[in-house]
Amino acid sequence: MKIGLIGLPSTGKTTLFNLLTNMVGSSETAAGKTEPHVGVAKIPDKRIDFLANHYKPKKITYAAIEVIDIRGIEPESGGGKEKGAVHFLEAVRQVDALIHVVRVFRNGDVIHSEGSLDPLRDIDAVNMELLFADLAVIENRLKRIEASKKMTADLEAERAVLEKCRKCLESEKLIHSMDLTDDEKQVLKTFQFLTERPLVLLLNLDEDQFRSGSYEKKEALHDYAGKRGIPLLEISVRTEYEINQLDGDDKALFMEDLGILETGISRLASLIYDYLGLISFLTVGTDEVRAWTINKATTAKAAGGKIHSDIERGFIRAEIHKYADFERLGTIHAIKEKGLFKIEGKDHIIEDGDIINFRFNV
Ligand SMILES: Nc1nc2c(ncn2[C@@H]2O[C@H](COP(=O)(O)OP(=O)(O)O)[C@@H](O)[C@H]2O)c(=O)[nH]1
Ligand SMILES: [Mg+2]
Repeated sequence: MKIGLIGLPSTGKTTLFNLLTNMVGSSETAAGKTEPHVGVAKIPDKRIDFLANHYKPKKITYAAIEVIDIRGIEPESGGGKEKGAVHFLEAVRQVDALIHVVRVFRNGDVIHSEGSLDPLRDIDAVNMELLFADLAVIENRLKRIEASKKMTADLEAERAVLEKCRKCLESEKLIHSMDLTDDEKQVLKTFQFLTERPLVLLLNLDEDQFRSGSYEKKEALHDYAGKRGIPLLEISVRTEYEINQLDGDDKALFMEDLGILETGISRLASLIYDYLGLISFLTVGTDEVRAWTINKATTAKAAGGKIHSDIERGFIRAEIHKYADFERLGTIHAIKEKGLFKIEGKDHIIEDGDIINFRFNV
């Protein structure tokens, strides 16, 4: 899975990227360059820590999200004519979800690209950029459909959906927020609309704002997100980045002092998993303890395919116990005694935290 970080200049995207991917020191490219930065964020998972402690495996593998620091948004350029904007739009098309980093932090040393602090205006500016790009695509396509000599039923259906999307965008709503049928979604697939991407707003607070839990226009921002069904997360990115550079003991101390119960990446990851309908299953052993990411409602057979196509092809059965039971009871033996060790067939639906051993034959 790939997530893209977007936002106006100097809102904290690269700091967040470095925090998520554990990069030390920023490696910003020179001004004007627009290539996105790519890295991998390891998703913290207490279950993996617990299981690794038990099995002492040679290898521990956490679930991971690919993160892309997408630069080059130019709200003024409109319609994506400039090179930077084209790069930006192309990069956005390649991700599964977007995190819009919004500056709420006050810091006189960092110049605000719009001259003043106004998170709502900034959110709108970025949304508009995405929205106009989609509108341009829609209008182009509608023109071509209207110019076509034969109006087939397929074209008619396409026209109807596009008109619907145009209305939505013209009322400044994102396509993601529309109620569409599966057929309609299918029609839209080829267009890869930017505003169809799931979007999370990340309000980047300064340390004082984070501590006190209050900042200007807080209510208005929560209102805005709530009305549009956009998830919103409050993180002090730089503070967490700085804490993350510390050693274990100091880290825990500072986190406690700031009232950070869960790190930003943990909160961000669970939010994205929820939002995109993702869960994890786990595999254990003395070789490797590992988390695997799947969609909700994945069958045992398909989950096996996530590990290796041979497992899916030669699937016999899945032996499953729940992580929560293992944490509580401590041994497989105890789990079996309580009848909590299950043998399941290919159509069994996997749940979050299932520890699975696949039996297969190829
Ligand atoms: N005070 C404060 N400054 C921040 C915070 N996050 C980022 N900055 C500063 O803002 C500037 C721009 O950050 P950067 O991550 O490069 O922003 P980008 O242009 O969006 O990639 C840097 O000087 C950061 O140190 C924050 O949470 N609080
Ligand atoms: Mg940057």
